[in-house]
Amino acid sequence: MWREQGTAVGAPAGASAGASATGTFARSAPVVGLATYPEGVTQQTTSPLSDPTVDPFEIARDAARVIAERTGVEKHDVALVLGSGWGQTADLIGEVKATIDNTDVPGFGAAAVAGHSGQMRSIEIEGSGKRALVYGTRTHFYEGKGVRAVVHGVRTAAAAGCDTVVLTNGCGGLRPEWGPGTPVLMSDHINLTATSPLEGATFVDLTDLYSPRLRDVARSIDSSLDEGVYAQFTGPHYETPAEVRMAKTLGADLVGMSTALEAIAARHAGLEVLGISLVTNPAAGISPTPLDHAEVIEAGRAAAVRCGQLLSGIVRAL
Ligand code: 8IG
Repeated sequence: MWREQGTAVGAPAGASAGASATGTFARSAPVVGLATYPEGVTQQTTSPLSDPTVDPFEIARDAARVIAERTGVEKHDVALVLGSGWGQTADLIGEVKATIDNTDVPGFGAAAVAGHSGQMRSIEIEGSGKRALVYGTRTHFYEGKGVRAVVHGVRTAAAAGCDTVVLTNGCGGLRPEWGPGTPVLMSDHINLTATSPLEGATFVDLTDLYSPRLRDVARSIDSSLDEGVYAQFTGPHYETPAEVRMAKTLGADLVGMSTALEAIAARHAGLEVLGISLVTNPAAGISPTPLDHAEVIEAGRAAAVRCGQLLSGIVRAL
C-alpha cells in the first residue's frame, strides 16, 4: 500500500507563512508523511520540527540532552554523517559506546533510504579518546519533511558540543577518471535546491565553507584524494544527461541530493565542515549505462575499506 499524503500541521489558525510584522519568518508548515514511499521503507512521524512556531534550535538542544543521557557523556567532539555507500565505514573509527534509535531522539525519524541505518552511535575514537557522534542516515530534502528536518542532525551535533562535522555522501561523478568507489573531497558546492536552511535575515559567509585545513588533514591521510565542486539537486530522481551537462557548465564536478544545505547550517552553527563524496556512479550521460541504486550500494561495499580507513585516519588526526 502506498501512503496517503499527510496533512500539514502546526500552523495556528489564521497564521500565514512569510515575513511577519515583527520580522520573524514562519515557514509554511511542511507536510508530514510521504506519498512516494512504499510501506515499510519509511514511517510517518509527527516531528516537532514541522511546527513553524517552534524554535528548531530548541529541539536540537532537547535532542542533545537525550544523546548526553543515553551515551553517558556530556559532550561529543566530532559528528559524522554517513551517506550512501558510507554505512559500514564507521566500524574502523573506534569502539562503539552507545547505539541510539533515531526515533528515541527529538526531531529525528527512521531511515528512509535502503542501505541506511536509522540509528546514531557514540564512538570513542581510538588514540585520542575523543567522542564521535555518528549518524547512520540523514533526512533528505526530497522526503518533504522541510529544511529544518534536513539540517537537524548538524544542529544537534553543535548542541552536543561538536566543533567539527564530517559530511559524507554518495554521488554521481562528472569526471570520467573518477570510477565508482572513488572518494573525492568537496571543495565547494552549488546549491540547486532553491532554498536555505536559514530563516530570516541570517547572512552567513560561505567563503571556505569546506575547511581548507580539514581538506589538508584528509590529504595527509590519503595524498591521492582529488577535490571537486558538488551540486545539490533536489532529487529523488537522478538528473537527465542535459542537466548533468548544465551542472558541468555551472562548474560542478559531482552531483547529489544532500550535503549542501547541511553544510550551510553547520557553518551557521559554528562547526568546521569537511565534505567527502563517494563517487558511486558516473552521472547520467557520462557513462552509457543507466543509473541504479543497487550499483550505488555495491560501490559503497567495494570502497568500504578505503573509505573507512580514510575516515578513521581523519578523526584521529583532528
Ligand atoms: I549515490 O548520479 C548518487 N546520488 N543527484 N545524481 C544525484 N544523486 C546521486 C547520484 C547521481 N548518485
